[in-house]
Amino acid sequence: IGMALGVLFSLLLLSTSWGVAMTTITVGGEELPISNAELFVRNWVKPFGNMFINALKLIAVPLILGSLIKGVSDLKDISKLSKMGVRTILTYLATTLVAVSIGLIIVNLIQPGKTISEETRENLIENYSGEAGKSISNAEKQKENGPLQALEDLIPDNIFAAATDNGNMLQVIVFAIFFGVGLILISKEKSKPVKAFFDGFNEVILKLIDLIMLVAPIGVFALMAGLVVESPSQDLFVALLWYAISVVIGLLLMILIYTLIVFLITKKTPRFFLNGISPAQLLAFSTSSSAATLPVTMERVEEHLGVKEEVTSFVLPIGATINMDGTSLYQAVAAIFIAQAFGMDLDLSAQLGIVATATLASIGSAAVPGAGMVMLVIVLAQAGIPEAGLALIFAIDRPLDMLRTTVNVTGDAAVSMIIGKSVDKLGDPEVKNWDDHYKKEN
Ligand code: DAS
Repeated sequence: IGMALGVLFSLLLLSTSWGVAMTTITVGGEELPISNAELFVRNWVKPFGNMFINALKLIAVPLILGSLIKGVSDLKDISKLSKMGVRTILTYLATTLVAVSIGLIIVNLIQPGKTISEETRENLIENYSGEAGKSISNAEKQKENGPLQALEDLIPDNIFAAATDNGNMLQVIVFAIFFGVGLILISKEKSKPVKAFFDGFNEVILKLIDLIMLVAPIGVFALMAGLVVESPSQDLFVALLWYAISVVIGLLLMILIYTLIVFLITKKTPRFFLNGISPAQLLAFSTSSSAATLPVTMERVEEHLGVKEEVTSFVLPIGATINMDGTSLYQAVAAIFIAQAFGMDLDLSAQLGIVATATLASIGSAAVPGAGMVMLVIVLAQAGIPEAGLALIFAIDRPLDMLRTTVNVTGDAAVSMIIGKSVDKLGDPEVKNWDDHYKKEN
């Protein structure tokens, strides 16, 4: 119900901002050059939207540091990682790369951002010229670099400089992973207080994201009002619709791929798999949080999909933290959509850069509502795409978050079945029907 109200609220805000934008004031028969409504929105509403975007950008770096350092140090002692651990990480990485690639293919085929008219595009660039100008030059700059420039840029020479310049988010991610590995390699008693600190730090950051998400409807309204006032055009809404369709097609394709690989590798039928995991998918859809869904995901994968506890207790918590295939697909689609809307043509190397950043950004995304959108800032900054473009997609981010979280959870369950099969820990489900369930409970 909360979700539905949230979506309704955003649509209501959207329509009012549309109405505000469309009312032009006529004095003495002629229209005012810039309607008062536009002035009002630009001076008194849009700033709230910019504050909302700034809050998201503010939280991105601490979020990466917290969730990645915690995530990497939770991998326990790298040298003792059993073959199951290495296999799990590699499989998660593979499914995320597939998801990002599918996202890129779909958004380049459908080209949702291209449905925007030239006039609207001029408006967009003119209104966000600072951003667009800088980022387009960024993208140009990247063109003249050598082939290994992207690799060279990965290693920061100063972590504080990297953390302040939005374009070097990948360097922050590299540092966080590096630090996490160091944390694993030092002695237990030395690493204990540091790990405890980052666990606590991570909790605080997740709480800050919750708070930012509380004001999201207002931020979204202000951004949409600003956007609509500056480029009142139906084609923006059509483009948004095509963008949402692109994401949904990609997410549905991922579900299909999961059922296929589960069937090919474990011989369990799609019906068996989807029946087993659907309660967790429903919870993921309604909460938009993989973390909140984790307990149900574990119960369903163990009791209804037959994966033994020693596999699920390792594979699923890690999956909820670092394996977000739905999110990575969404980030690839959103980044290219915004680039298209701003008339930027990203060449193959820029798009491959997005594959790397979206993969890392989805690993760094926390398993809470809206985290994927927060990390999208990183993908945009890295590719030199104007972050102001986020204003284009905020209004429909929540419904898409529900869908991508469902895919995130389904991917974790599929991988745990594959890993279970590979270490021969995939048996028959303990619970086949209700009286089994009743017997097990008592
Ligand atoms: N809602 C996040 C999750 O819990 C995913 C996202 O925000 O993209 O998986």
